[in-house]
Amino acid sequence: MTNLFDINGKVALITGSTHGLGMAMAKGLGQAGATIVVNGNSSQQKIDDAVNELKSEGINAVGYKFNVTEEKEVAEAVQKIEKEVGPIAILINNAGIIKRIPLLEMEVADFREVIDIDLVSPFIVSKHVAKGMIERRQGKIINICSMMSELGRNTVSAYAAAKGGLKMLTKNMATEWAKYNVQINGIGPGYFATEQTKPIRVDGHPFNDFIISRTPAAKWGDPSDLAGAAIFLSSKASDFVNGHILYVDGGILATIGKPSNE
Ligand code: GCO
Ligand code: CA
Repeated sequence: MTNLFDINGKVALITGSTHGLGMAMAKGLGQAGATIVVNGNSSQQKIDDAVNELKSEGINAVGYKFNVTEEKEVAEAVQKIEKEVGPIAILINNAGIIKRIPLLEMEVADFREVIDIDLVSPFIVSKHVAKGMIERRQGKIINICSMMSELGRNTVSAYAAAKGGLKMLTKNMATEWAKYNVQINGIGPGYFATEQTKPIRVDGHPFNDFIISRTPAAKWGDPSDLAGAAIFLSSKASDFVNGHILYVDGGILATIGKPSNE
């Protein structure tokens, strides 16, 4: 019997995967048998540490340092990876940043930086990886969206604009490339316990209590909760799923929430 979820031996490039949700998805796909290409841009040391962490769990992993916002660097890296590791079968556009600044205080440069990393870079990386996928008539692209692809929140305007844009970029990529047997979908994580959410996750912090009461599952997500969605959208199981955003959010988007006395 063929296993619909089999991704054994497939090369998966995950941007921004030295830590956080990227690392969690690297572990998930790696444990399912994929060869993981770790990417980051801050330091070679962080990449080496991430690769070693994956290897220590028996996962095939290699690391490539490049800046996802620089088209030339991306083009060269993609060529190098395909030559040295193999054709990229799975791309997860995960690299992203957030700046929590009220709109009126946000500098234009800060706004642009968020859009550049969170929205322009998935376009750049996909453009270069999709060329090979289209030639081979096979590929999976997963864009990491957010609750903020659907909802606003105080202080995260640039992030919400970028993630809303990424949702629509996902649909447009599916529109143009689905006919080449390349499936492009998104994962929209809810609130997960990562470094990025550490400042707003402290016990007793009003935001921490707010998120727990706002989430039907009544807790923060554990990064490993994303593995199932990532494997599904990377495997044959999703071969006719196109332009869909799979929210993994403990039910946040299913409900309007509840008053504080319930
Ligand atoms: C915030 C959070 C979010 C999460 C996540 C939610 O400040 O509201 O950091 O933006 O990172 O993307 O889906
Ligand atoms: Ca992160």
